[in-house]
Amino acid sequence: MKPRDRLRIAMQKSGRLTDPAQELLARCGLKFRQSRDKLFCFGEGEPVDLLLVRDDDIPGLIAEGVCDMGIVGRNVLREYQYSHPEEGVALDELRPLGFGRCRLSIALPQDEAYDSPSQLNGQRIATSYPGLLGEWLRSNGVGAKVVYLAGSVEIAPRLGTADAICDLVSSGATLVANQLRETAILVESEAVLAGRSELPTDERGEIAELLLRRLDGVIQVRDSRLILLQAPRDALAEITSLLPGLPVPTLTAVDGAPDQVVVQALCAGSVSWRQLEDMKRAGARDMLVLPVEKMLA
Ligand code: PRT
Ligand code: ZN
Repeated sequence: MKPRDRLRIAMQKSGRLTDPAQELLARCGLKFRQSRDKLFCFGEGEPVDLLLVRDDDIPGLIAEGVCDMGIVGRNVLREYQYSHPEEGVALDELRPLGFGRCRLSIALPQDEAYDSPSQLNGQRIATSYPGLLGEWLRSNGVGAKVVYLAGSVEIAPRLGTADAICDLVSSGATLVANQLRETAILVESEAVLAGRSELPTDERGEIAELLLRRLDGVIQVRDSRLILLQAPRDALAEITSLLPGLPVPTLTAVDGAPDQVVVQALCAGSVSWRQLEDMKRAGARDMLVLPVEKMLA
């Protein structure tokens, strides 16, 4: 492979991961000029280009060295690793990205009881994930027949071509519409930044490190909330124990109210209404939850 001085990232051309992936890269300060065939996007600021492809092709493109990194569902990355064990070992999940969440699950017809994997012995299970399903069946000691289908897996039991399915589930609406019920979860998935375990040793390595640092900052900011509230001093311990991620808060005295303090804390993760209500019951008031735009320690 010819040495390259620009980093190349593969991402989904059109699908569920396209918009959030593009938004994430934009937040990392990357700008792209789209080429006319819309397959290759030239990076304008940093030396990072994009290749827009079908998500299923992304792990292979990284393994072959055509791309250095890719944004892809963990389900697709793991499937590639199980179905291409030789090429797959060189690939790694570099960062979880927090979008495109779903799970790969076994589902059975609604009226069938389920108590353990052994019940699937001798059954036909339809899936687009034969590698992951095969591995799960092996590790659970189940002898089932894997029926490979490229799509529309959920209708297989009604068509009589399978007894159960193994497919991605997010809201569960597709399963309900097909009178199926989720039983075992094989993989909790989300979009990940995939790459080779070893960063390239040429200039691309430095660009990759820069990108990873920016990505960490963007993810940290995205997942952080600043919370401000006023609390009686004697309720502080209880209120701070309710803050998500248990941050160390900054306390400010309130003029004319020595028993009160203003609490400021940077929380990891969002703050739910329920958590606010619990803090209010513990004595907090005037609560404000703010998004964080940038952070530099
Ligand atoms: O053309 P290309 O091959 O690139 O796209 P694709 O059709 O293979 O992928 P796409 O865009 O559908 O999904 C890309 C990635 O999004 C997947 O690999 C997952 O990592 C992630 N993702 C998150 C999902 C879902 N949620 C999801 N709900 N991928 C698919 N689904 C499908 C699922 O297969 C089922 O048919 O949605 C249906 C179930 O959804 P619910 O909400 O009814 O449960
Ligand atoms: Zn696909």
